[in-house]
Amino acid sequence: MKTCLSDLSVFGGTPGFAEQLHVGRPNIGDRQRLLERIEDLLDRRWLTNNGPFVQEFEQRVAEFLGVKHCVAVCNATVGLEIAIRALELTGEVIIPSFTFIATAHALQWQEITPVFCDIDPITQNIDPHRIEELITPRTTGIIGVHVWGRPCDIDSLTGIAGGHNLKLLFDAAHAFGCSYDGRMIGNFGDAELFSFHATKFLNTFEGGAVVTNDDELASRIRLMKNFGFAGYDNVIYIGTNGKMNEASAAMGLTGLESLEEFIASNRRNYKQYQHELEGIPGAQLISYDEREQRNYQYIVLEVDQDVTGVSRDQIMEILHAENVLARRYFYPGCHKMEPYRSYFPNAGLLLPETERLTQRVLSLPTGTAIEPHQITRICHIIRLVVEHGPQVSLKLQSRMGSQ
Ligand code: T4K
Repeated sequence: MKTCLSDLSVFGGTPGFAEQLHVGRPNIGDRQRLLERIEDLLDRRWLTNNGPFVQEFEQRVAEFLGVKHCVAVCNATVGLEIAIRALELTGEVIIPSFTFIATAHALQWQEITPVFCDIDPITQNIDPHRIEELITPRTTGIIGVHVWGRPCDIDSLTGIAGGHNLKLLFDAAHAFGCSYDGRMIGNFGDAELFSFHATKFLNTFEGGAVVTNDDELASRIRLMKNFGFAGYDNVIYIGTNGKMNEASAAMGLTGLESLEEFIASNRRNYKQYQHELEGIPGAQLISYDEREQRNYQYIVLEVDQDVTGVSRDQIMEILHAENVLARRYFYPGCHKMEPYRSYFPNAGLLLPETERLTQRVLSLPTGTAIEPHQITRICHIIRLVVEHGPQVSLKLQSRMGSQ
């Protein structure tokens, strides 16, 4: 354990970890089961195009969520693009800027303008009170994002969308296995989108799913993800190639069998971080509502520099030097990335909470690849740094000055 500042790697000590610790190490599940499934699909010589594993995966996901339709796709970004088209969104769509860039790009890619809305600083999700002022005659929809798997204020968003005749889509990339008012995420809005990217707690290598209770929308999305084919030689919609392949579905089916274990391990990690970071002034973990189902996929620390005396970026620099690759999701906010920062150079004026939060949050390593003793050491480093916050900050600045 490091006991004084000179033990920190950034000030000349040896790194706390010999190997890099990542935030998003994939959960693998039962390797033997996965390999058996891969053997099966090779024996069958059916690798993609709505194969048996994809069909089974869609059915299992729909059952798990209690939703009528699940359409598996090659990744959540393409799934989002397809859902946006299938819902016939045009003009402007209101989204939070505090999200992964894919939410904005999926719109802009189709020449729909993402209109950035500020977040509620407590929930870190789109603030329903800020939406109506952004609605114009060109607005056709709202995309809420359940950031960190903590659902948006779905009731308010549903009310606003209904009142203005807008479509409502949820980017639920983080929220597989989470619930809202006792109902699984996947059942709300016109449709919801999950990501099963390698870094998500359930992964299909790359992959995602569009889920909906709307029969007509589901069949349109199903056609659109397969070039619009409604049978051999018969294309009835514009479409793309959004299909999930069989190896991905094999991984997804295998992961689903270990889902409880993944959630338990994420929850254990979260509880340990919570316990070991407790009482550090100015450094607070986000909270998860224990009355609802949560996947505890993200361990997010919020740093208030006014209290700690050391900034989030300085803490990140120190952790990186220790080989802890903490990430500042979603810095600097979509509105400060291209092409949006060129299109809307003053967007930040309407996004004070987003701008504040993007300076404060830090995602820490978790998942089945992280050991309890590693969490203990990560927390110990954070505590050491924050307890000497102003001194650390000065030392880092003087080191910068002398370089
Ligand atoms: N909407 C939201 C709200 C999202 O958060 C995302 C994706 C999407 C939509 C779009 O979903 P997809 O189209 O991807 O299905 C990562 C993921 O690539 C991205 O899927 C995710 N959100 C985002 C929050 O995180 P990066 O740029 O941080 O990825 P990268 O390569 O830096 O990996 C993160 C960490 O995980 C690194 O420390 C390395 C480690 N890692 C990564 C991979 C791929 C591994 O250990 N093994 C691996 O195989 O975006």
